[in-house]
Amino acid sequence: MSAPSRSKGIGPDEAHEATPVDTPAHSQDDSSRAPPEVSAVATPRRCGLVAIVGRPNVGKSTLLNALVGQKISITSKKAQTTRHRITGIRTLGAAQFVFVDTPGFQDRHTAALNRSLNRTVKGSLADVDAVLFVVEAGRFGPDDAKVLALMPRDKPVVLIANKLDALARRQDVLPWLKTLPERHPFAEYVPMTARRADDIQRLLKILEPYLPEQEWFHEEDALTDRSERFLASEIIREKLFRLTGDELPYTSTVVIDRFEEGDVEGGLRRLAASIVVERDAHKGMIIGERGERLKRIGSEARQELEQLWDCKVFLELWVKVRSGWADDDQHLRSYGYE
Ligand SMILES: Nc1nc2c(ncn2[C@@H]2O[C@H](COP(=O)(O)OP(=O)(O)OP(=O)(O)O)[C@@H](O)[C@H]2O)c(=O)[nH]1
Ligand SMILES: [Mg+2]
Repeated sequence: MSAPSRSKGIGPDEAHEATPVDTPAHSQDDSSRAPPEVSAVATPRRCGLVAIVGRPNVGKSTLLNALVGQKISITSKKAQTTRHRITGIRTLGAAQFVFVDTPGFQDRHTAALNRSLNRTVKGSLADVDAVLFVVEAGRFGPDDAKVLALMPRDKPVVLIANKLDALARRQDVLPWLKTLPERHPFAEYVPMTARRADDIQRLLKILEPYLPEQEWFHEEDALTDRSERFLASEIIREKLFRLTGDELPYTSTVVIDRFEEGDVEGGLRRLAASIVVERDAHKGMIIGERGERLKRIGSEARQELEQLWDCKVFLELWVKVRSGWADDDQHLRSYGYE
């Protein structure tokens, strides 16, 4: 196993040529799988925590989902979509990666929600073995610098220059990358596109040597440490984010009121959830004319849940007004914020 410094990371001096053709998201590289245990020298198991941090909307959750190979964390065009620490697990050969998605560092919410979200980011950095610091390729602004200031000095921080596909002039990347070492002694520099399967495989190979040799934390087929109930509330929140106007999502959250646990294979799972908003006017905006918008949020969430659980889902969706929920620590805790 090569030492981290000898991994296939891309230094700021090396040009990156992204492969022009996308491969299916689920194509897996089996070349790193451990051989059957016939030889005396077995590959030692590795396992480690890798936090994904960065300012809002740089593609952290998209990256997590691609690294895990399944959607665990919700994404949207809007900044500040993620509100929780979410773990995604990928086991490849002898290596188990435990990725931790985090909220983009916040300043847009109310004071109490901000504090809670920023605590989540900082807390996620405490026990990690490596950090993926995500920025948009070609851009490093004051809001990126604010997050970079939180990076631990004693742990490998890998610079991910994401959304390379969206960059108009690729030739600008190299000179830009060369300005980054003065900002932080990054362990690796990886320009990439989170949506591109090849780039994801390459990143997994770059990261593997950073995982300490130790027993796995989770089962081989584990994907996340979050419950089905939590994933359900997040999927509803994603549809809410995607189907409503700009301001609304920041003042709303989703709570699951009723949830049938257990084996539902081939059956029907019933759940009831409430979208909690701060004002009556917001309630009207979510419900929409003749209830159309709420119906659409419910129906898109239901379809995704049916796919996820491979069973029929009956989703009852309500809208409730709780003024000041995001300003009240007690309310925040009862809604699952740390
Ligand atoms: N073009 C392009 N878009 C991307 C890429 N990765 C993510 N995106 C898009 O960027 C937007 C934000 O992605 P998210 O994954 O939600 O970003 P995030 O950093 O988790 O955002 P917060 O949770 O709000 O902090 C979405 O519209 C994604 O589809 C990429 O590699 N290329
Ligand atoms: Mg996110």
